[in-house]
Amino acid sequence: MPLAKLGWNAERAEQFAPHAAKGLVPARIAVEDKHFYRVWTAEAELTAQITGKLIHEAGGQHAQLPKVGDWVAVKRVPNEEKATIHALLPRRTQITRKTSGRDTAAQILATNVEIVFLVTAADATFNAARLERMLVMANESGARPVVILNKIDLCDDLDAKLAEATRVAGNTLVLAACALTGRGVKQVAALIKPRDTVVFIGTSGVGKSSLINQLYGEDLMPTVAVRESDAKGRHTTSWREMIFLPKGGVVIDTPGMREFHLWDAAQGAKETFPEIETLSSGCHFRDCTHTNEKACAVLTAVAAGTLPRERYDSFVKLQREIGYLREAEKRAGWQDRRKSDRVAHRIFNKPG
Ligand SMILES: Nc1nc2c(ncn2[C@@H]2O[C@H](COP(=O)(O)OP(=O)(O)OP(=O)(O)O)[C@@H](O)[C@H]2O)c(=O)[nH]1
Ligand SMILES: [Mg+2]
Ligand SMILES: [Zn+2]
Repeated sequence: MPLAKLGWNAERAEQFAPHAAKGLVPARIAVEDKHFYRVWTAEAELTAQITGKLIHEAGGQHAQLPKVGDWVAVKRVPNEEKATIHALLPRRTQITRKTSGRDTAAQILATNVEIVFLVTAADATFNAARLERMLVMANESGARPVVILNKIDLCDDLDAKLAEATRVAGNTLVLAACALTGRGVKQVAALIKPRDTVVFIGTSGVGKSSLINQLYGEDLMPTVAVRESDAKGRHTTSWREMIFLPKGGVVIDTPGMREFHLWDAAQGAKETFPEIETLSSGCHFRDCTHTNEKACAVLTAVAAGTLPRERYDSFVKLQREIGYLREAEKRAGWQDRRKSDRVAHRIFNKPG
């Protein structure tokens, strides 16, 4: 597998030069499990582990450890299908979300991707607010977001759902698809250039793996058989994984997410609500929250009907959520650091 097919280019080669000088070889993280990585080099697919030194250098910050999509510098273990990971190359893009539950440490879903496909189902589970939050996350990432409205066969008001998704998506492209029949999959495939990496994101059961199987042309990823009110025995994707498309292009499948939290999403919110960002330059106060201030251009636009009330409401809701998460982050930060320090310490000071 030539590295270029994996997305390797001149810029990365330049970043890699100091590592090459040390006799390390470039590899890309294809799978991240709790205890090991699978990486691809130009020659082989290897099981890899990070060195204690790299863990130490990360300083307990999970974001600085390798994630699926990352380029790393590895040393091969002689005569074995194994390698050690010595360094992480700078990321061009990264998709980050909050982990669910009380742990608010950043979770990186994928790195170095060109397109984020935000998959949502057009059936009764369709939720415009969730799509909006996914868009915030995608706009933060540096990659191009594209919305896929899947399962259009299970929807009898496609025009209304499409209109709703398009309203939320703003300037972002919205595609309709049916992964069962393959309808719309050609349009998805057409967006993926041979050296691109793309990732599929969305809640569990929306059809991410099914769409990837269609792109690939045969069943590759196990898919979920969704059963009402019974989640047992589902073939749900349980880890992030990279695959190659026969025509070129790398695809990352991710496990479904039940919730979307935000990671420093303020910038993303601006891009999701560009009209509010524009209006706010007309507000009297520079730090106007557009909720109860005098001479607020945003509130004036709502009152005048030039800014739809529902857009304004979702904007305010998102701002509140961002504020809440910032607080939670501050509280959790210290504890998380200590926990990771302990893990790093244990690995680094292993006896023998
Ligand atoms: N009717 C219909 N069913 C679909 C469509 N796409 C996927 N499905 C079905 O929906 C179920 C879930 O599909 P998956 O592809 O496993 O969903 P996923 O998003 O990968 O789910 P997780 O791996 O849990 O995140 C499977 O039974 C698919 O056959 C579609 O367009 N129409
Ligand atoms: Mg899946
Ligand atoms: Zn204002």
